[in-house]
Amino acid sequence: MKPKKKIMQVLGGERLDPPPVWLMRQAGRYLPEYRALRQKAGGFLEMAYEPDYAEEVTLQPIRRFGLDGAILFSDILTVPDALGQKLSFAAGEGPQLPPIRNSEDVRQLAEVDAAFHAHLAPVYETVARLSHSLPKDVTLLGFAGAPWTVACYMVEGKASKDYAAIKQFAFADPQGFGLLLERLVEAISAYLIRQIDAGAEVVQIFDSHAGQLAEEDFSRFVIAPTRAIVAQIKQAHPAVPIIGFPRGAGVHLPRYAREVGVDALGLDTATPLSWAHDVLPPEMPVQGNLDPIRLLAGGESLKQAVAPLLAALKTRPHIFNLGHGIHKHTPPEHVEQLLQLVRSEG
Ligand code: 1CP
Repeated sequence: MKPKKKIMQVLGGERLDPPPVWLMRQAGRYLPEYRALRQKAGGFLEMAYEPDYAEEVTLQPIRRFGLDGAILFSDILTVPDALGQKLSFAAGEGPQLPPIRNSEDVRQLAEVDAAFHAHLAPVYETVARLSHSLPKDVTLLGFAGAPWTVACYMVEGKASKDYAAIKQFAFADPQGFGLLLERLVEAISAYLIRQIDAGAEVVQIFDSHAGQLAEEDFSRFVIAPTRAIVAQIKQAHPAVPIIGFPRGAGVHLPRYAREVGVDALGLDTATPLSWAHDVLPPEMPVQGNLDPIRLLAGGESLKQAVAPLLAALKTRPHIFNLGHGIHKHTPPEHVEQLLQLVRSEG
């Protein structure tokens, strides 16, 4: 029998000492080999939609560091792009989309049909290739954004500071906004199922903007749609673990853990680990949650943060990760230092 991969063991409920490690945004601009390839490709989307590039970029941090998990190189905004809302990245800036502001705009979106999947076929192809090219002990993670977080970019048209446009749409026209969430549930479920069909062993659902909502709104816009996605994936692929990452959920976290149906939780940097340990279901694996700026700083300050983090999660299945993505100015040697610390002190 094939030995089980470490991340799969932990997601199955085992505790490993030291814990397996992967890092959010482990492929990206902090790596010189990424910057070189991005320049050759011409831009981020050109890389994400070209399996030759996307496969190579996914493999770069695995080769360099020997991490235990590889996350597909793509973006959460390929889904609106495949729904016909054209995505672009202006040089040096974040994502831009022509904003959707009312139910008429929602009705203009494309269906989740053969053309939707044809648009995303390069992503599925990348996953399929990686499932063969990754080292045998490395877990392949697929991913998507959660409906609320993807909708934030679709309605705001870019990264937002105050979430005024999306909340005004959601509050003024709950029905129209409901249609948008419904379309996203359908699209994201289908997208993740195809990633799993292609070879993803785990999927993570990123809800990076979940921390912006009042209690009731958190239930309607985060919990309900994510639960619907989890149910659809479980129907198609009951054995594939799903990690939920509701960044900023704070006190809503235990409810998210109980109600959404995910198998494991990604914890953000601000979540106190002792509190999380007390309030989460006792056997639920967690992932996280080193402050990415500790990794940017490196040295003694990194060392001081790692030991207590490992100690706090000694009695629970734990996948070591950051509490949010790697900062783009992180020296790659700091990632090596981190791996040494985790693997020697674990
Ligand atoms: O080269 C570049 O300039 C592009 C930078 C970049 C990268 C490397 C973007 C644009 N996306 C990505 C890759 C990416 N995005 C991955 C790849 C796998 C890996 O982790 O190595 C993943 C998982 C994502 C997910 C993602 N995209 C999220 C969720 C996670 C998070 O960071 O909160 C979000 C919110 C996005 C939107 C997005 N795409 C890109 C940027 C710069 C952003 C953030 C925009 C903002 O500031 O809100």
